Amino acid sequence: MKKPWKDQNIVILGLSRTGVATAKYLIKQGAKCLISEARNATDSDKALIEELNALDIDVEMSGNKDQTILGADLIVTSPGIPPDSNLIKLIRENKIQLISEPELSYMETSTPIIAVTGTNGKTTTTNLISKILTDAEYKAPTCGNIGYPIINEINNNNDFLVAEISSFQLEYSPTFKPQIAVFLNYTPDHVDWHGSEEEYKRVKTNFIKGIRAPLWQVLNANDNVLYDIGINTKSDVYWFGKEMPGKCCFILNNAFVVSEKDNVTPVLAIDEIILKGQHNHENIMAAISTARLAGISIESIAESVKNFKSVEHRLEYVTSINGIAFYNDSKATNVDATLCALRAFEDEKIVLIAGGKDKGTDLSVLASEILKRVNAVILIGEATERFAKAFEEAGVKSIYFEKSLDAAVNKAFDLKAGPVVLSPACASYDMFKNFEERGHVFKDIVNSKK
Ligand code: UMA
Repeated sequence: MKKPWKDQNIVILGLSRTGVATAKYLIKQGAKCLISEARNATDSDKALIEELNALDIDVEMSGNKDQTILGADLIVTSPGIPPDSNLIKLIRENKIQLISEPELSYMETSTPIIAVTGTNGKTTTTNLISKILTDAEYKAPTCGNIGYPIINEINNNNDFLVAEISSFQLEYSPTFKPQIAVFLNYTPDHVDWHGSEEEYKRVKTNFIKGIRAPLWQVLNANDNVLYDIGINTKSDVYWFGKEMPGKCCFILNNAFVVSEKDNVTPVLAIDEIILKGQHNHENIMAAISTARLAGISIESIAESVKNFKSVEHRLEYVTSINGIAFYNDSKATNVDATLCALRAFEDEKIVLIAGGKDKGTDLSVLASEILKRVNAVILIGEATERFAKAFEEAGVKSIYFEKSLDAAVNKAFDLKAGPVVLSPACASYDMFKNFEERGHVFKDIVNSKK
């Protein structure tokens, strides 16, 4: 449904990626746009505010003022603003229409949206689906929670929009209905933000239920919550994870296979993929299922999956030098993510480079996994002392200390004790600007040794 935006007073919450992209879109549609932001302007905001003002977009900094909010015809929020904030309460009490940027994008576009959600694996799956469709010569960019608002792409003559969708975005998306919903797994997450687990579950799953259910759904058959939804839905479900009646993708004799109209067809063998780890098998099955719904041939899917190298900084294969493979998992800024990386190496023990800005979380599970799966640990950064103590107590013997990432990589070369994985289980801020910079520096160091 197209909205006549002309002269509508739209208030956009947050001078953020979402806020800026939304305002730039709506101003072109003739709306009156104001971005309202709680924080004070930084030096880097100033140029942006000038640019927005030149486009006739007003910006209010240092507070979301009540009078601004109350004067709005419609409010578009950024996903980072929680529902229990005074700001959202004020909007709801005054019954002002409040939507998310994915909801706005959905209202405004006729391009089919493939929405990828779930607790883990969203980004990898979103990228892989986009790659398969793009390799098959469709225009199908990634967008959404991946870091690039959907609204940027709605008028770009795309064939599909492959959008990663978070629960924060769904919170403010009352009618959002993608063409294909891909739901990878359900585990309680962001419970504080949503207020309770029930509320998280309601928000996260409502968009695939009842009259809102999209025409097609790709669902994990091994997930109890999604299984219950899938067997009760009127949507056409493509299951993944195990053999199910109807269409499904599962693993049989070490190969990904699809079953359609009772014909089981191999897609590719597990040992043909570059992506590491069992968690990625699920992501691959979800992507294969989605691609089948989009009409892509088995041959083309197999070729794309074979060449998919994973997302940058997520267990990303960098290169091999003298038989030693190097992986960049700089995105692993917490213990859980590093555990996933360790478990991805089922058959070989690794050399782990870890440490950075310590988050103070419990290290006992990490320590016992390291004992089982690691030949040597090289520690860097502020977390060194606490990590070393926890690992030593668990019985880990080969622990080395280095002052820089460069020295850590050199040490790993000298040790020649298995694939080298940078998976810090820590934030990067003690030594780098962010995890991306840490990953790039790691890759540069490794590549310079070739
Ligand atoms: N603010 C107010 N008033 C308030 C509270 C906050 O004005 O009362 C302001 C904040 O100061 C901030 C803005 O509102 O400037 C909120 O911005 P945002 O955090 O939503 O930032 P964006 O840059 O628009 O990023 C968002 C997503 N951020 C979050 O969900 C927290 C990005 O996901 C997403 O990539 C981007 O939109 C584009 O769609 C990030 C994320 O961490 C990567 N997502 C979570 C996750 O993956 O776990 C859900």
